[in-house]
Amino acid sequence: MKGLWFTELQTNNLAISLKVKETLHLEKSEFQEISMVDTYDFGRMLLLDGIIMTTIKDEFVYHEMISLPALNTHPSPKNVLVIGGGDGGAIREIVKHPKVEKATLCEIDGQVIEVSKKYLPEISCSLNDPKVNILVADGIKHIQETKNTYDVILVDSTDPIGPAVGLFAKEFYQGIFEALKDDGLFVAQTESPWVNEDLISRIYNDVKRIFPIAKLYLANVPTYPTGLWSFTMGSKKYDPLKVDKGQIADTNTKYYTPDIHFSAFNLPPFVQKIIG
Ligand code: SPD
Repeated sequence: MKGLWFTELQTNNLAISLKVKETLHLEKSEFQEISMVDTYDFGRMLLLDGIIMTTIKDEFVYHEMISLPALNTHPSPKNVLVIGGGDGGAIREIVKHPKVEKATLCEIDGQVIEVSKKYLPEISCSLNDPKVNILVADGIKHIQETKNTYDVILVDSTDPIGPAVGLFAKEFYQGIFEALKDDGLFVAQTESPWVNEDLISRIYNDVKRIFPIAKLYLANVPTYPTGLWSFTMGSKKYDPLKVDKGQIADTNTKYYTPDIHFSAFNLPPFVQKIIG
């Protein structure tokens, strides 16, 4: 294979490779290695510690699907928090929603925000929106210090390795429960049902013990391991499957639609089996 290739080892035995046109940025921040490369098939791509975070071509799937099922399940998502997500993709979807008044981004690594602003304007374009409040801070600490504040919380984390492990812990979900208002709900990205079965099962059951309503849903993100990606929702009051389809806001999406709001929760039997 001629040319320069980037390979992410997704498990010990599985990898994805993309042919690279150009390396645009490489730095070691206080927390991690941040790289930006331009690829032939997926455009610019942000990597943290060599793991694909987002690409220009498929980012919309992940960012719409981590945000919009939650925002359209809550009848009044005025005050929204994103933990992680320094590229700004989830924030872009949140500020488009007509009922959102304030969106707080709590990202531990300010350099991820800066690099995304410079190289990913299509994704980071709403980080300067007047509704957005940026905290460069530890999301775990912010959750521990916050009570009864947010309508919706999104956990747009990296994979559960190194410093992100705490973002997948039961105590963190308990903290999220307390940081939410009485009718709040949250969504976390929870990896692939093909290669992270134990993690998905554990998280789903933790969330189910804490929240009256727990749901798993799926979307296709081709540059993430196996391409099939899961999200877990925990809700104190509102059930995503009881939403009035006609009330779902049209925010000019490329993946999420009112039909997909419901069908994404329709799990194939092999995934249903993972969560019991
Ligand atoms: N395997 C990578 C999973 C990364 C999920 N979060 C990406 C952040 C994009 N906003």
